[in-house]
Amino acid sequence: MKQDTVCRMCSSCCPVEVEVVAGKLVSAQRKSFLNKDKRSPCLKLQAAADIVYSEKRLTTPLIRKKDGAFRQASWDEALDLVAARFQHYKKQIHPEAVGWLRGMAADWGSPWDYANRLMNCYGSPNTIGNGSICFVAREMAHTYTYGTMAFAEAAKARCILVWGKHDADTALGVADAINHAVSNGAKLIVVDPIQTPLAQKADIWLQIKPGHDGLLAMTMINEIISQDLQDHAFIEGFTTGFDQLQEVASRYAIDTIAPDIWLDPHQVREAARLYASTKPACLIDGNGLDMQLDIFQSTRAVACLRGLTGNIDRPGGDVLPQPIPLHPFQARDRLPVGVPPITAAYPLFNTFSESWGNQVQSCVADAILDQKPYGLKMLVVQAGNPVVTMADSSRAHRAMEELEFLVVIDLFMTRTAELADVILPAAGCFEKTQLNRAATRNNPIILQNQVIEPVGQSWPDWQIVFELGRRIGLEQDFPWQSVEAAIDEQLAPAGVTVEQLRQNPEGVRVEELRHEKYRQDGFATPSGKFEFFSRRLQESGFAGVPYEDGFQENVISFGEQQEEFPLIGISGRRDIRFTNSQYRTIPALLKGEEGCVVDIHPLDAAPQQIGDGDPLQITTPKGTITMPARVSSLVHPGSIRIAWGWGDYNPVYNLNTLTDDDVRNPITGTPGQRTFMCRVEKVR
Ligand SMILES: Nc1nc2c(c(=O)[nH]1)N[C@H]1C(S)=C(S)[C@@H](COP(=O)(O)OP(=O)(O)OC[C@H]3O[C@@H](n4cnc5c(=O)[nH]c(N)nc54)[C@H](O)[C@@H]3O)O[C@H]1N2
Ligand SMILES: Nc1nc2c(c(=O)[nH]1)N[C@H]1C(S)=C(S)[C@@H](COP(=O)(O)OP(=O)(O)OC[C@H]3O[C@@H](n4cnc5c(=O)[nH]c(N)nc54)[C@H](O)[C@@H]3O)O[C@H]1N2
Ligand code: SF4
Ligand SMILES: [Mo]
Repeated sequence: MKQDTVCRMCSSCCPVEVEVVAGKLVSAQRKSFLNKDKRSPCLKLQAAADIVYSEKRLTTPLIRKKDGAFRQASWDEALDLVAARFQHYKKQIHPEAVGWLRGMAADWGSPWDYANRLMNCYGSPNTIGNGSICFVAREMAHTYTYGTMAFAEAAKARCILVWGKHDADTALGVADAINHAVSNGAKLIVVDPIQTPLAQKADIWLQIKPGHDGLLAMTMINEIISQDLQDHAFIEGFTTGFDQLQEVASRYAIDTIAPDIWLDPHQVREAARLYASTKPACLIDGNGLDMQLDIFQSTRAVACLRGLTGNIDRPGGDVLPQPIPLHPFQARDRLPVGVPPITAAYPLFNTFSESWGNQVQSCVADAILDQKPYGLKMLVVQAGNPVVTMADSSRAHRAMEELEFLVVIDLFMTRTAELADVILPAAGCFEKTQLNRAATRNNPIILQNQVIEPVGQSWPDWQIVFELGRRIGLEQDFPWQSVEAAIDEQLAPAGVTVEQLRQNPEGVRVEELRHEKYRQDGFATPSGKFEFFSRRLQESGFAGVPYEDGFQENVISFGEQQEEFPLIGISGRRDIRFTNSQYRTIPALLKGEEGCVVDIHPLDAAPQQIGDGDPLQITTPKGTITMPARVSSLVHPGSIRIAWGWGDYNPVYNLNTLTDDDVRNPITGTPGQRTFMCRVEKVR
């Protein structure tokens, strides 16, 4: 039997059709507006059955015994134990000694709301997401520019500027749209320090020096204005601060800056002109900007391009989302007033949006290890593997060990789960019904539908949170016995029900897609305009116009120690077979560690006579890892690309052993996990 749902094995949230035979998932196919032969293939989805029925799945709750080993437990026993600890800290210390750390895997939509609700009603402000290193930090920079984060309508664009994103590995729906537009003649500009498959297809590839995107954006703004290619009508009618932007950008001269950031001035000019003069053009920015110390200003500058060229909210440009009205589920009003979250040092990031809340995950380690701003004693980690995905893994590991009580909710045994006191087995995406953020932000709403029973005794995340809530005395706050009842209540303001969504697997539209909505509604900024200049930022002591205070010197971690660590390390490719630290336990995907390599340029390989497959030690002030070399001119001389996500499989390959968590972006608390200075030695 074929059934419709949404895959959530990575953050793409692809609509899929699943073949279920005798209650078992057999195969799954991604849907797309493209014909089957034109769709970007997803190797994870092809291995869906291997993942779902992997013998490595956690199938019962586990409780740590006195001798350190785990024993199987019933849900009643495990949940009662966790609930008792919640009550203990509330009585003995205070509720804010308990934290809840969310990874990205269970989605940012409902699952995030449910965990927040539990914690707010319990009385702790410390529900912390990992958005400081993922796209939420970037979303904030966009929001401070034009009130939200637009999405590119790439399929209809005539020019596509892709900035630090590689959708063929990470977001297949977008990859399909880019491929479609390019095969219809759209121009493609790619900003990436690596000669990726997309860069190879581009009309212009800008091989930017890692971490220096802000400088490139400012020179492009300068060029567009000098050539008078900006959209005058849009700027006059709908923006603030154009004159200030023009003045600041005029300080960023292409001829002097481009060579410093590994670019040819002529090429930068060409890219700026092509992007600004081809209509409609869209801009797709990505995680290449995230995890950078300079994340906020660089993204602000990139976001300004959307307004400067007037492409914002035009067909084939960058479309403003039409979020559907939802019943707020986070119950923020239940939080006692006056208790600051552990992320209090980042007030702008904590409050930039209604739904995000606290996202500086590094603060979790600060609170546990340094009691800053106060101590955390207990932590629930849901859908995350912080021991290998947070910056400075040694520190993250110490923090998880230091906790008095750690609960992990996951599908698999991970390096983080190994340290837990209680492990609660979660059901995977095909085993549960869920309302994902992608479905509520832009219409149409597409439901993630349960198509098979949970494996073993695993439970869906919603059930774990609701049942735990009831056991800590919050029966009235978690009255729902099914997820359908909860989603119906959430969707009530939109007038949509689960039943209706199930009958319309292609999605239900709440409102027709509209463009240029700002003409009627304005932008959701304090001025109601597209803000090249932000008074909010200026009043908080930050640059009102991007880079008006200059470009900071050390945008790369350990930049002040370049003599000892002369190479730029780039946290590298996201392989389509994996999602962050996940799925290396699946033999069909692991393929003998294929792709676990460091790319090093022939010029950098020559002095030590490094050849393909030679084990390389990579060292930073934080630690050393070892990985096989691949000599490759896909990288620029002076930089290496290190494969991402292998740390759970084998700590020897754990990239975050190398990264720093001491220096962070002042607005979003983002550490430099993407780019850092390092050195390599061939292991003899
Ligand atoms: N150096 C470096 N560091 C990085 C990155 C990088 O590129 N380089 N990437 C960063 C980014 S962008 C992110 S988002 C983070 C990701 O950080 P994490 O969210 O910690 O990463 P994952 O490895 O995806 O871990 C997700 C865990 O959730 C589990 N899981 C999957 N589905 C579910 C579910 O439905 N319910 C529950 N309860 N568990 C589930 C998986 O088994 C897995 O153990 O890592 C960041 N860290
Ligand atoms: N298969 C797979 N899919 C995934 C994930 C996964 O791990 N595997 N992770 C999911 C998650 S959590 C996220 S956040 C998204 C991220 O997905 P994307 O936004 O596509 O991010 P990445 O693939 O990490 O990096 C994109 C590009 O940025 C480039 N880059 C590196 N450094 C720089 C730089 O300094 N400047 C610029 N301009 N570019 C740079 C890289 O070379 C890469 O080609 O993918 C999601 N989807
Ligand atoms: S890209 Fe693949 S793994 Fe990710 S959501 Fe889509 S089908 Fe699933
Ligand atoms: Mo992410």
